[in-house]
Amino acid sequence: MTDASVIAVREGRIGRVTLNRPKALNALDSSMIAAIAEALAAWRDDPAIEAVVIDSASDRAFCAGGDIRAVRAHAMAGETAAVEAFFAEEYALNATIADYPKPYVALIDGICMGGGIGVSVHGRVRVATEAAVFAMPETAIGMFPDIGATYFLPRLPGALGLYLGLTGARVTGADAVHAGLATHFVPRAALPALRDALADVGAHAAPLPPFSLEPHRTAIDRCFSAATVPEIFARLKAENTDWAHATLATLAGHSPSALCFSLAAIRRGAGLDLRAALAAELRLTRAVTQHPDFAEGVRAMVVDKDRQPRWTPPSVDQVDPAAIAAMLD
Ligand code: QUE
Repeated sequence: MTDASVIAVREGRIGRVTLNRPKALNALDSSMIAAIAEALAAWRDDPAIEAVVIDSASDRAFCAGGDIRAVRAHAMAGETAAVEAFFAEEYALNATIADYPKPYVALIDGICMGGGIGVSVHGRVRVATEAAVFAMPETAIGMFPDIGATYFLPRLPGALGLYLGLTGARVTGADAVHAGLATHFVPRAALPALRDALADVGAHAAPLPPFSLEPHRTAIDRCFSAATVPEIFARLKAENTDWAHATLATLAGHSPSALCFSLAAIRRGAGLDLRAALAAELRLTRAVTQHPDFAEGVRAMVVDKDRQPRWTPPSVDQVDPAAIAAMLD
């Protein structure tokens, strides 16, 4: 609670957690995860606290994800216990939020990706502003959609979850409400009043703009319901629309292996409860962080930022299905 990168304070009947590591877009490191968990534990059985709010001190980001840079360094140094500890603590926090006995309200304004979705989507109320940007971009770094995403993505309408989880598509706050990731669309300008009152979120809601993916919903369901990644590519090619070409170009830049193990993980999560999905994700992180695409993807996208990852193997047709199946054992 004393960690400056997480500010946890009581404001009347509200416990407020503010993410405050703006230079890293509030990427969650293990001390931040511990600080959030500590605050939630302290407020859980405190009768003076009626609800918990999580927000950000940055106007650019709610939270860009987990501190994947540190995970990569541990993985490259062979420090597998440190890698495992990071994900175990992060996923335990996701489960704590899902089971929290008091209203847990996330105010999402700015970037909310990966681990940021993990500390918001499992809460009861997820407020998204017009400046919110949601994405599950893990396949771009050789990872898979984790933090419980293998549980919640397959529960989104149609094949939307597979679309979002494989492409890493960025969607607006309004789109996040349409998709079911967020619960309320509230203008950024109304957040201070909402924060102060926290009485009736609905009273601050604005009319919901249309869903930008609506024109593509049937194509998404047609393409992303395919059984394999090469078949998703084939169906997108057959669509032959601007949207399908753009989606193919996005997927073509992502780790072919990550697309394959992510598809398998999301499909498997459809049949698991949140706890079991998080446990399966934790097991999968062991194999994924040993795969060369993880270190290379984080290097290209987060460390060197050259955005030119060299994937192994370089194309989806060369990914060995047996090797992917072994990773999910
Ligand atoms: C895909 C991702 C992540 C990403 C970039 C991607 C991700 C993540 C970060 C990130 C951002 C800022 C930081 C940091 C990490 O970037 O999960 O340490 O300061 O956490 O293309 O999945």
